[in-house]
Amino acid sequence: MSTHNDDFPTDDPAVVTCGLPYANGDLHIGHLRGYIGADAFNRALQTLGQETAYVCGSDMHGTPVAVNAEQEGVNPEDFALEWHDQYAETFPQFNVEFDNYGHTHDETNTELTQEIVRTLDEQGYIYEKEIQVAYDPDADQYLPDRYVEGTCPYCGEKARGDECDEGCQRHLEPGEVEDPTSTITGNPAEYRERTHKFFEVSEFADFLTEFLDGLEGTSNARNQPRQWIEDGLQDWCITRDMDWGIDYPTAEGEDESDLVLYVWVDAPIEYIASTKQYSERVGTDEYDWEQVWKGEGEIVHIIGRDIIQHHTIFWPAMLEGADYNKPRGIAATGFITINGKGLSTSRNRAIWAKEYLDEGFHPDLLRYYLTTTGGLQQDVDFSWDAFQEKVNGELVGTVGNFWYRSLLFAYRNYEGTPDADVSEEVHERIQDAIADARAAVNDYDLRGIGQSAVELAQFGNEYIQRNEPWKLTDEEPETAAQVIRDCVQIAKAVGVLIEPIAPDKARRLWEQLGEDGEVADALLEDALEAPPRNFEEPGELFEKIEDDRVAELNEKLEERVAEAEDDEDEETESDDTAADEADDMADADVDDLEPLADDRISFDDFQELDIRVGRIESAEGIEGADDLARLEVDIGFETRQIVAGIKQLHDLDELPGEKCVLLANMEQAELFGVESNGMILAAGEEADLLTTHGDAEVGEKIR
Ligand code: B3M
Ligand code: ZN
Repeated sequence: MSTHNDDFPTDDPAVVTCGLPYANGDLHIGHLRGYIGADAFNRALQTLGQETAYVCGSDMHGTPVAVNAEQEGVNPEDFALEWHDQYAETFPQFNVEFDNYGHTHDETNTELTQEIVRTLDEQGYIYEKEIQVAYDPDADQYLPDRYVEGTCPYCGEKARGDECDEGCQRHLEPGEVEDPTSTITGNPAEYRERTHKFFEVSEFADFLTEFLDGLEGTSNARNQPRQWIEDGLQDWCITRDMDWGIDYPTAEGEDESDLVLYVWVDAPIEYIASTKQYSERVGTDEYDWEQVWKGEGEIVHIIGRDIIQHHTIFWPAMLEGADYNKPRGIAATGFITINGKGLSTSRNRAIWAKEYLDEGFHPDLLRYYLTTTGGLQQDVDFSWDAFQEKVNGELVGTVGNFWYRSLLFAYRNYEGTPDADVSEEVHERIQDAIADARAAVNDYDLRGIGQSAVELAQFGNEYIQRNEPWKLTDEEPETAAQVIRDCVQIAKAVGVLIEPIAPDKARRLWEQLGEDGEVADALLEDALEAPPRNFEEPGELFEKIEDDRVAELNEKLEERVAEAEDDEDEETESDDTAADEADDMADADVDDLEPLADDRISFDDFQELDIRVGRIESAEGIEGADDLARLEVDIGFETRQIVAGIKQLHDLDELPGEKCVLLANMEQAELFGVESNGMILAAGEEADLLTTHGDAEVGEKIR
């Protein structure tokens, strides 16, 4: 990682933020991944002794809110405030504890946004330009952002007015989307000339290049913007023809502007406004927002990977132009899939926040699943089966089992922590776990934080098993006492280590141990402090999820997805035009396909092909070769280096974690001086990578 920062903890206060949820609909597992992830990261920083605040707020403005409010026939402010209240209530139920949760329409954010835009204007970074703006004559309305749909000029996918949400994830400027149609009436949009304000992002190219070189976090948050800068930065239109939003600030005496600011101007400023509100509430002696944002501070943003451009290009340019501090780290999470398919709210293929809680599951189970299934940058698949397996195996079987058996044994035989010293072996093992956790935080590796705890519990189970204290209590009471003393210490250490991920379970363990104070305030080193001498009889902290429960949940999910699909079919059937059907047909135009082979091969011949399931571990371009990428692929037995001609066709940052299918006994070759040991299978011009869709394990043979 290219960074010149000191490791966490530093002497300066930190702020951790996560992307603001649009106040426009129910929260689901896709949202929760980010808020839980950032909450866990913030808690983990605290375990290192880092001074930090975790802030966020609802994103109230823009067309995502206006369009939905209009559909409900409510004014956008009332609509957004209602969702805002609901979010503020829901987050704590997942143990997501913000130090401040504001919203972008409040006074603090409105004032700060106008002040920052004024500064950018005074500094000469804002200019006016006449542009063509989409307009719907029937609705008699301009069509900013989500009021218009069309085709992305960069990748050809269907896109919204301001973002290529289904394709390359780029931000689109007004007028860029091709074949625009109005989402209000479905009419083709007309264009009208309007004067808008532009922020000179292009002036910041050199600054941004340097900024990205020092940026910590996930690699996609550095690499994608580097590419965009290389392609050439455009200036950014920061105003919209709408009523709902923050007014473009005008100078004293000037007429009020009829433009509002683009939602992506005031939304990230809420990060600062929310920090300010926190600071004002607790007092600047305790936490000083100006030190963080203008003096020496550590700013960390956790975001979804669809909003990298806003956070690594527009936002740091605004901060630089208005003389604020820039983020130290940006970590971009992958998406959530459900049973291997894309999460879709319209198809009801989602796990809703409320649904999860109503089913009676403890929030820490989902927190654990979402933070430790795959790395931060990878897409995470959720299925009730995988959830059950992970909970039963790692939380019930490993952590819960170890906690309960060691504390129960200690309670029954010693009424608490036996009077003995922790052995050197166990002391060292805990020290190693602390070091792992510390390194994981500095690598923005949430999974590593969880693993440090679970692996220590695993060690604990082995340690008990190996020493069999139940055989020693009579014959060798001193040894027995020492073994159990070790176990109680390990149990406590697991609690400290797992607190960022499973704060409520850790809190309850803390209580069982009879500890004073809060485990949330404990530092990693406290894992080595002796637990209280006496404690009460412990209870089990995790409960197994039964098979019939999972079957029932699967059925519910399937049913409602099918229901939503039926509804959708009904709605769209009548809308299907000849052109749509022609499009569908084009997908399978037989004329374009290669003719089928006439010669048949025997089953034995097929058996000679050793085709396996692999998982891509890393992917990078090969210097000097336009099309080639060097992949490291885990094939179960070993990791293979494979060269594949996919550099132009795939976003290499997105590949790590993906399953693939490869010919493992392909003869070795050397391409551009790089050895290739296998062949990745792909179909068609776009090198669509083959994969499996069930639970085939890495290394499994395809037959
Ligand atoms: N409200 C939600 C999103 O695009 C958007 C984030 C704002 S973060 C400053 O994911
Ligand atoms: Zn695109």
